[in-house]
Amino acid sequence: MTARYSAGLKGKKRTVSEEHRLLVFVPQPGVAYVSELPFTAESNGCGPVERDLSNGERDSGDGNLLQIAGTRFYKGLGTHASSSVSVRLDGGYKRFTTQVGVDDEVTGKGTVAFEVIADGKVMATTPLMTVGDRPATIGIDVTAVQDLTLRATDGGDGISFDHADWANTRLVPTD
Ligand SMILES: [Ca+2]
Ligand SMILES: [Ca+2]
Repeated sequence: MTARYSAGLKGKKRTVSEEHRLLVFVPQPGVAYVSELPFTAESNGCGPVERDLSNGERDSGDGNLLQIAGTRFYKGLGTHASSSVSVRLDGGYKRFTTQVGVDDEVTGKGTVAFEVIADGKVMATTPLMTVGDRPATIGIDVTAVQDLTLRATDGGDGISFDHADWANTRLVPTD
């Protein structure tokens, strides 16, 4: 958003500009957000998996807006490694996309790796990610896929500060 204000001052025109970044969520037509689907299985390293929030602490709903390396997201899942979330697709979608990373809310050096599993087969993995790493983008074809699982592992060094975000996690239907 850019706002401009102009005022005449002793015959001279001065312009003051101020810019603010606004986060506006506009759902795409026909797109299904994983955070709005029922989970068929769920496990999480600390409290429940959060929908459209970061993991926060142990209570449900105590997270923040998802944020990875300064980029904020309205939709997605906030988890704590080791975590696993499954949803049933029943072959009703064409493409799955997400951005992943460690949430900025952690105060220590969390380290997480992400995996997307379709019908038991690992379709995408990330290298080890830590807080401050820019979000990594994953996109896979899910045509005919029945079950999709999103797994975050602790990267082999324990789960401390491992707040693993699945941001803007969505499914585009078969057209
Ligand atoms: Ca929580
Ligand atoms: Ca770790």
